[in-house]
This record gives sequence, C-alpha cells and structure tokens, in this order.
Amino acid sequence: MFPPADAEWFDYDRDAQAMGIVHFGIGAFHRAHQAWYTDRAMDAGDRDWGIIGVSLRSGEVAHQMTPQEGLYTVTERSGDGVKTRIIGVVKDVLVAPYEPDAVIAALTAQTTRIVSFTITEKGYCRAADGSLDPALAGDESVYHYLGIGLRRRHDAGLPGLTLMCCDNLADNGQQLARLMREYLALRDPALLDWFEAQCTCPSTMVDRIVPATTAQDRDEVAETLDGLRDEAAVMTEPFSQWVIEDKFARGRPAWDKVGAQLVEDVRPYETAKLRMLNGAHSMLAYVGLAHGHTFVHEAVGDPAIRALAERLMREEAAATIAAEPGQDLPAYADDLIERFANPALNHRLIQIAMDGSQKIPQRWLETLAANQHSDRECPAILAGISGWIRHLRGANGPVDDPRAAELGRLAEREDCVMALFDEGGAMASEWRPSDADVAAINAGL
Ligand code: NAI
Ligand code: CS2
Repeated sequence: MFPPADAEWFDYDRDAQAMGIVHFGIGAFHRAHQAWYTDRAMDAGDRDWGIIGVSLRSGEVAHQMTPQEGLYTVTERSGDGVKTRIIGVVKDVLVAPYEPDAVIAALTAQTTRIVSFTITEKGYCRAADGSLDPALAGDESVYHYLGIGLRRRHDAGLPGLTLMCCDNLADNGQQLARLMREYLALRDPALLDWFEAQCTCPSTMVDRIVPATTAQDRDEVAETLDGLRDEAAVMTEPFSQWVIEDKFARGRPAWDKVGAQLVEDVRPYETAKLRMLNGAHSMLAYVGLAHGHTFVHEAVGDPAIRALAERLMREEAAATIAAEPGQDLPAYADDLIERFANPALNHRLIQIAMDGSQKIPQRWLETLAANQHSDRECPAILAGISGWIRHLRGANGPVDDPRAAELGRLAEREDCVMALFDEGGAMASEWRPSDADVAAINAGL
C-alpha cells in the first residue's frame, strides 16, 4: 500500500507544481539536503519549486529515479532509531550528455528561477591556483550548459537566474560567480554585463552527513516501506544545517520556514564548518585508514585518533575563526564529536579520502597558514598530512582524485613535503612548511 504506514510523506499535489529549480549533480547529498528542505517548504504552503535534477556524467541516478517518477526516501539514522520520509519534489532527472537539449530547455524555462549545484569540488574545473582551467571547462562541464542557457535567456528577453553552489568550497558563491565570469570572458564576453546585472550567486554553508547508499541500506529501507523497493534511497543523520546568503535574483522557496538560516554573511559559519567539521573529517579519514579503521565512528572511537580530532577542531581550527555573536565553537566541537560517533551511519573513511587535492586547501591549508602567522603549531593537521601522503602513495588502494597521477609521483619523493606544499609546489598555498613541520610529517610516513 502507498504510502507505507511507517513513513512520513509530502502533502502537496506534486503534479500541479511548476518546476522552479534545476539542480546539477543530483547525488545523495542533494536528495537528503536541499531537496528535503524544498519538499518540506512546499508542504508548509510554498509552491511551484519542483526540481529537475541533472546528471552531468552518469545515467545511474536517472535509472534509479525515473522508473519511480522521481519519488524517493530520506532515512535518518541514529542510535535512537530510524525515520523515513518520502520526498515528492524531484519530478525529472536528465542525463546531460544524452539529452543536452532538454537540459538547455530546463535552464531557459520561464518558470526556472534557481539553478543549484552539488557537483563535487572537482566539478568546478579549477586549476591549482583556483582559476578556471579552460582545458577542464569544456563541453562536458557545467559551464557549457550554463553558458548556452544564460545566452538563450538573454536573447529571449527572459530574466536572469540565481546560481547557488552547495558544494564544500570556501566562499562558494563568490567562487562560482568568479569562475562563471572567467568562463564567459573566454566564451561569450558580450554576456558578462547581463550576467552581472541579472544573476546572483549566493554563498551557502551546507551541512548534513550523507554517506553513499549501499545495497544493504536499500534492503533495510524496503522493510520500512512494507516491501516497496526504493533504488534512490538516501541515508543520513537527524542533524541538518543550511545557512544561506539571502541574495536571490528571482525569489526562493520559504526554506527559512523549515529550518534554514537566511543571513547576510555566511562566512563565519562556512569557515567553522570547513575547518572544524571537514578538517577533522579528512584527518579522521587518512589517519583512521592508516590505523586499519573502515568507518568514521570507528576512527573517532579510537582514543588516540579522537584526541587528534579534538585538538584539530578545538585548538588548531577554532583558533583561526572569529566567531559571530551566538556562535559557540566549543559547543560546535562537542556536537561534531557526537555526530561523528553516530554508530548507525556507517560513513566510510575511504569516501571522505576521495579527492583530497580538491578538499585540503579549504580544510587544512588555510588553517595552517593562519596558525603560522600566530606562531601556533598544528600537530593534528600535520598527522593528517602524513596520512594523506601515505594515501597518495597507494597505502589504501587506488587513489580516487583527479590529480592522483601527478600528486602520487610527488608523494614518492624524499622531499615530498616541500614538493607538495612549499612555494611553487603542487599544492602551494600561503602556508610554508617549516623544518619542524617537515620533520613532523616525515615522522608519520
Ligand atoms: P555523490 O557521489 O552522490 O554525487 C556527486 C554528484 O556530482 C553526482 O551527480 C556526480 O555525477 C557529480 N559529479 C562528480 N564528479 C563531477 C564532475 N567532475 N563534474 C560534474 N559533476 C560531477 O556525492 P554527494 O554525497 O551527493 O556529494 C556531492 C557533494 O556535495 C560533495 O562533494 C560536497 O561538495 C557536497 N556535500 C556533501 C555532503 C555529504 O555528506 N555527502 C555534505 C555536504 C556537502
Ligand atoms: C565529507 C563531507 O566527503 C567528505 O569529504 O567531509 O561530505 C561531509 O560529510 C559533509 O560536508 C558534512 O556536511
């Protein structure tokens, strides 16, 4: 029977809704976060924010969701039990390489007001210095579709759009705006003024731990759903946070009615999240794997590794963050330790270890540079770096990172720390490793 007795579900007429949002990168995270907020905002009375999902690369999510007409479930798991909600807000999933015209049509629809993104850090096609890498930003990239879509909106006299990045990048809205400008400067410079005047790119701090779904998860959800199988099911924690810069070109769903914070400046929240949560996560991943752990809750349950996570968050990261009034960093660290320890999530360390080259700058290197200015040491992050270098050397199997080959070669060198991190190095930043830093990292190799 639908709906199954044990699941919460939406209560609006999904067939009557206009599609207000096009989302690129409809992976697990979007389904458990932005789509979940939008579904509940529609339930609370806001309307016409249906979502068209777009996959830029694989057809896997479309294969899972299309036979289900876009319906899927979000299951919250913790030591206290499980709670499942059926989400109705996603109406269609397009696979860009197979149906590019449908993607452009979605971007140029009169009803489309927001285009959002969770295409992973590498999806933004940045060179090592953060600028747009034209060699990566080709016809398969998100910029290609946006460039055509925005040009057609301009030519048709349609209003601009909000482009909303929901990936874990520092100043993610500003970065997207800059990268889009760099793309247009190369491909369609005449559109730049219209883009500036008509489109906005709010920054967002997004937070909800959403591990990749496993076959066993799907079997367990089928039990909750009275035997109904959900191939697109996502698992997450009860916690969720979304802090959004309130800068929308053509309105937004009433996300504030369902728990999102709309603010003028996202930075204090985003910096704390990237440096404390994500910084600790990456350290737990590389150090945890080196100690033979598989899941985050196992790594944080190992007293020596937990002490490193505490130190990284409370002393190394928190020391670099100017907290807003009401932002309690010690309490934030307490909550993070508790979230990491969630025994029901089974969040794999190897998933977090992926794409380190794209994550480490905003998670560790900015913290290291800020501490270096104040002469403070960062042994926990340095332990993480040792773990990352071992990872690049293949200690945990094949390395899943767009720069794996180049970084793997450097990681093998005796002077690997300088080759990676010093001025002119492959991961160069404001941080300059001292002799003591090099010795500490080498000691962990
Ligand atoms: P996922 O693997 O389920 O989905 C990733 C999506 O990005 C897929 O649609 C994939 O096709 C697309 N993608 C991958 N590489 C790409 C590329 N080079 N160009 C364009 N698209 C590409 O991963 P998930 O869990 O949805 O996470 C995606 C991103 O969301 C993360 O990288 C992160 O920035 C952000 N995020 C994830 C959280 C989580 O706990 N899973 C929480 C907070 C943010
Ligand atoms: C994780 C994040 O995969 C990773 O690198 O650190 O996706 C993390 O789960 C989220 O940012 C939590 O909001």
